[in-house]
Amino acid sequence: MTPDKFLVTLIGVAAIAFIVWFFWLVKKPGVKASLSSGGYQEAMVLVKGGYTPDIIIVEKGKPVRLNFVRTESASCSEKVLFPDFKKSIYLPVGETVPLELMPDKAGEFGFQCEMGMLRGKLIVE
Ligand SMILES: [Cu+2]
Repeated sequence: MTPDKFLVTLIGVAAIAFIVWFFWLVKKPGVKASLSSGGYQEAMVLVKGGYTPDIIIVEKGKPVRLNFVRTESASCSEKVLFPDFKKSIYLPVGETVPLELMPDKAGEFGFQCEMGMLRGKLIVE
């Protein structure tokens, strides 16, 4: 390999590495809740073998409403818990169940099914 070819290969590899870094690593994971007309930060969460999205980003100090929709009958996911907010709700199959909470401090707060097998995270910024 001549120095020229080596340089071209090196630039090619660097470009690929940059693209991978840019699109996969820099992109912030999670979904930002959107502000509804009622002043709530709202997000829809699909419950099926897990939570989709499993990372929800909200702003501190504005009420949050998460609308859970459970489309599976596995008993594992019939209840969702937010231990840090001392909240839990049952999720009947096929119904949209809102859970409201007030994020008054920044941080990362987990939510989970009753047994802790399904997990998600609420990030308060
Ligand atoms: Cu479970």
